[in-house]
Amino acid sequence: MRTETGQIFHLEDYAPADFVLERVDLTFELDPKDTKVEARLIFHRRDGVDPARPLVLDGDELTMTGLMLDQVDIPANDHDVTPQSLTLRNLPESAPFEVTIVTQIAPESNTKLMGLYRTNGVYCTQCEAEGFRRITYFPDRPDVLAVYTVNIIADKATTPLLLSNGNYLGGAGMGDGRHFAAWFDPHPKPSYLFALVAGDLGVVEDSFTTASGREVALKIYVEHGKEPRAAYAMDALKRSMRWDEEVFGREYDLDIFMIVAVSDFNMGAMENKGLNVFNDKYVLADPETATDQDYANIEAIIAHEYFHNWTGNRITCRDWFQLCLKEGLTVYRDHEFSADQRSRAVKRIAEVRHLKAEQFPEDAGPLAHPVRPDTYREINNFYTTTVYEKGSEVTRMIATLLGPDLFKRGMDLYFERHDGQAVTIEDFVACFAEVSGRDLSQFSLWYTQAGTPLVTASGTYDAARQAFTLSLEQMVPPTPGQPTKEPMHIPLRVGLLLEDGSEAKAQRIDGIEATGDVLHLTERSQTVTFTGIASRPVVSLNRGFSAPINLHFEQPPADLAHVALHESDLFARWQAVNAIAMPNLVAGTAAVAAGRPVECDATLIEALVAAAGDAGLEPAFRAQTLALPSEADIAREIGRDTDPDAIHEARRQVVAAVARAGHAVFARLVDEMRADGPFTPDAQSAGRRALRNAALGYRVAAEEDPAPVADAFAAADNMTDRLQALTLLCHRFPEAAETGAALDAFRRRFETDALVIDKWLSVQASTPGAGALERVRGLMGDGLFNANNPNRVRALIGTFAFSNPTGFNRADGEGYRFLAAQILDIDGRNPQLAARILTSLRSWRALEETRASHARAALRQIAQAPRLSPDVSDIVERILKG
Ligand code: B3K
Ligand code: ZN
Repeated sequence: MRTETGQIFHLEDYAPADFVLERVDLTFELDPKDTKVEARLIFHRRDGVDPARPLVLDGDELTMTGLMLDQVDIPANDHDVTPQSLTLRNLPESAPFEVTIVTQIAPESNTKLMGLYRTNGVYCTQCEAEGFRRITYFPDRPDVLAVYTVNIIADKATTPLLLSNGNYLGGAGMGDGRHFAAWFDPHPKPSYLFALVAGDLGVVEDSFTTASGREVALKIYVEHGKEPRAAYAMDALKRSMRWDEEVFGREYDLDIFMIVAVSDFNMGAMENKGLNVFNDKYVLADPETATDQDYANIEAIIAHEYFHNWTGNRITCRDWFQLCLKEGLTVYRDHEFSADQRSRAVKRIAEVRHLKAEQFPEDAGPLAHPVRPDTYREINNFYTTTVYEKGSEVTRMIATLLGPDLFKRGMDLYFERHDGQAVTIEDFVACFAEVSGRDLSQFSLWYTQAGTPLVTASGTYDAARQAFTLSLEQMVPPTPGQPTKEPMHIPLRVGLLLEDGSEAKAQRIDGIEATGDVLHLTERSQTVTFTGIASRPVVSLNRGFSAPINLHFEQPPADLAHVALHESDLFARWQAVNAIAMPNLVAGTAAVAAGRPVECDATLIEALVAAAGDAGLEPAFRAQTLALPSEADIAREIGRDTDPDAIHEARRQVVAAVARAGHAVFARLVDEMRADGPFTPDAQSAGRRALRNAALGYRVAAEEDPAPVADAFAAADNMTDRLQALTLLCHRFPEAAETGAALDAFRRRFETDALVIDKWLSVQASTPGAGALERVRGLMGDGLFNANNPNRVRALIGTFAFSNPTGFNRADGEGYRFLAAQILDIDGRNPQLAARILTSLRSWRALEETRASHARAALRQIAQAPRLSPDVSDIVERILKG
């Protein structure tokens, strides 16, 4: 029995399974309402396990219609069966035995999208984390690895394509209108990597020759007619395969690699062995329908799932507490891939923006948990930005601490030592400790202590001694279940810039271990002295975001401007501009609340305008610099008693001030950054579009007339520009006739393309102001909305709750009550989706009192509803308690 009973799982309770699973043979007779699954499982009892111990298999909403032991029916008194479990007694003491289990399932009515379900007429599976138990009774845990043979039988006319993991063995017609196909996966794998897809789909084919000469067939399956839109995904796949060989020395290991794009999917994609299943949003792209962000996402996710073949599949997790072992590491790998394919600095800025926007609030709120949690009720709720993004940052810090050569040796050792195993974070870290001779035990606190460390810094320069002293203090805030914390090992990259912009080279660094430009902060408080510094330096701290921390370092705007102009690390330049902007935005918010005018520091305006106009910098970087901290960033900085309306207004006024001051530069950029040829999705062209659109945004901020944006909308020849113009129209001129006309034109043009309609829904759901809720309600009644499709729900309801601070946080609480009703409705069909959207309320305690009390009431309403799923009840209870 599991979470339905409110059971809590603990890391310390881990014990290996009593029975070893040797082989799995599955036969599926597919039918939408009545699929028959026959599982033949060969087990033997693990050495030393008490012969009296029964075999207990997991199930979830299963109906069993047959059960045999070595081909003989098992008598009633030798087994117990419920929809949730199957227990077998009187099994052989040590000899292998075969259990045959027949289950009946109904893919068509599986609205949870876990296990075997139907999407657009296609059979498809999702088994991670615990979906396989919705197909058959099984030891459904990641440390049970077995070799699978899969036979699929289906109607040939409606279901011509029959796919599963591994290599294709063969298939044939069966003479009764049905046909079958057989697949064999030689690589032992856990059940969560099982996949089956069957239906009628189009295909794009290519091939890849591995470094050692293996020819791999590549296939991407999409809805008929959408094949041309899979070209970019195919290209990204081939680049990923080559990159993993070149950078990590990892080759692909089957004769075929398949990707299937489906339109109903609970997340981005899934790395099933040899048969990745993707949300079609992360496969399909062409200039007409996809933005530059879509292209970048496709490239990153294709790479991510492919990279899992080694980090996740060949080496998997011992238990689900170790999820970051595969996810954090694989995110790190896909980040590095994108950095190599695009611009490293721009990629790093985007990563840090995302980390701060998503992970920092999680770590600072009631849902905070360690990168490796030690307890859970519902594992699906731990596919979090902490496990993924902070997990990646922890891997990045290992690379920073060790340097590239030792990091590579550690990775090589990990691959060599653990290939074919299900392992733990300790196993992973031990490889790096071993190759470097470093004690990583204090560093490992990053896996076990939740909360974003706060580092406070201050510096003094002694001209007589030519010495610069940097005082550093660290504090890790309390989080649920962890009231006190130990000091962490924090790698802080630092630069000291001299007046002429060059970098000071210290003769000595005392008081801390330093390797290259990395300071190893390991104590609560440390004083670092740099000697041989000829004049007062300007400090650039946490270069490259070397540690995922909050930094408290009061630097005069002039110093930050110096960093913004001269740092060799472009990321640090961006960080400095942000550090100039933030106090302006926070002070502006206080001014709005007090009815005072918002003032904007000249240094900020100068830094932004200078970066915007600096032709020596790449356009994508300049665009990133122009994007001021978001409203959510400002709210996080303020921390408590936040008023989203005041934040919105303050930011609007700061943007308008910059827009007025930089009018000429922005006007020039809109011209200069015009495309000089047909659309291409490469990073450089995307960067020009990003800068042009950022400049256009500032132009619009200083304008009262929607006509120029309406013109930009009409003139756009690609989705990036079109969507940006539409967003500016909606957000800046929500009531203008031009905006209504543009929304109608967009809808008419793309009404048959659900993925584009998601953008149309999102733009409207994110339009600021109290009117957003009525707009969202109206759109729910639109024929193009579909409450059963996760992408549609996320685009409309998810965007409203996560990305519309003023609309969602209406002072009268209507936004929260709306969300509560939606959560309960969605939960009845798809608990995972409901739980995910509910996390939009995770920062409710930071709101000012009136809003906070409305939010609490809405959360209580959810908590008290009958028949909550374990997913939603776990989230709502933690959000209310923490
Ligand atoms: N491993 C999957 C996520 C599965 C989520 C299950 N609730 C995708 C990925 O991280 O690559
Ligand atoms: Zn992953």
